Amino acid sequence: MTAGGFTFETAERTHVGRVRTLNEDRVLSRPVPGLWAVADGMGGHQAGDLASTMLVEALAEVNTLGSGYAFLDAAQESVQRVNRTLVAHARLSRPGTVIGSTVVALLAYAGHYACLWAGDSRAYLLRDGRIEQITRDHSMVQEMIDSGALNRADARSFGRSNVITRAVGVNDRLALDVHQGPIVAGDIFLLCSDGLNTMLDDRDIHGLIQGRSLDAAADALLALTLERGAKDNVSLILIRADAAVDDTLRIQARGEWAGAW
Ligand SMILES: [Mn+2]
Repeated sequence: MTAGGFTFETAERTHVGRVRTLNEDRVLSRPVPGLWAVADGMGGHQAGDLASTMLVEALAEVNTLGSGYAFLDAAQESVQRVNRTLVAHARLSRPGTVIGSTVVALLAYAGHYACLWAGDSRAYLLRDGRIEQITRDHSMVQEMIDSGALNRADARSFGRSNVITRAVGVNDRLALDVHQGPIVAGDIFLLCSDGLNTMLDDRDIHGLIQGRSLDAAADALLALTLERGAKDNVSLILIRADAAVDDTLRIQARGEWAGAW
């Protein structure tokens, strides 16, 4: 599947985990047009998976519309639409009702990627033998780290590690963060819900992906998360960008995502 000189191989897994009885996570994988997403729903009872399901269904309809800007715009607008629907729904429900979801989505177009997110679902990029988290959690823990109230080493054992400060469906105004950059052949992206990264640290993740096929890496990530107790639902998508054999459509990466669009 060619898109801007790259083909994308994908492996995804989603699992209820060892403790929960319902999987409220949803994954979406669309190598064409180049859009992948993980959504981690909340709300309990029967509503927990409503928001995450709505998000992946909305993002399943998004198309490139012939430009990177339009693609990113369309993805953001579809998430905003779900936000408005959920907020309106909550207003008609019992006070205090929250039907929300995190979202992390990766878009690839013309040799560039854009990652958009709200909440604590994450994206990582493995490049040149290193792993980098390219999202920044919207969580109480991250805010405390940013303000200097908590150091990174203590953060993993901090009690309220699951309190998020942003999600789809919670407020009228939803700010989506975006990170973007050029794609390099061999890049591996990982999208995951917090059920994965609370059980595995960056070193674990890097070690399990390196030197394995995507499918074997996905199995290994899920297996170790389950082995460590998987207290939450676990979802992951691995996406590897390979240089297309037919390179005639290749657009050279030139600086920022916007530049090539
Ligand atoms: Mn979760």
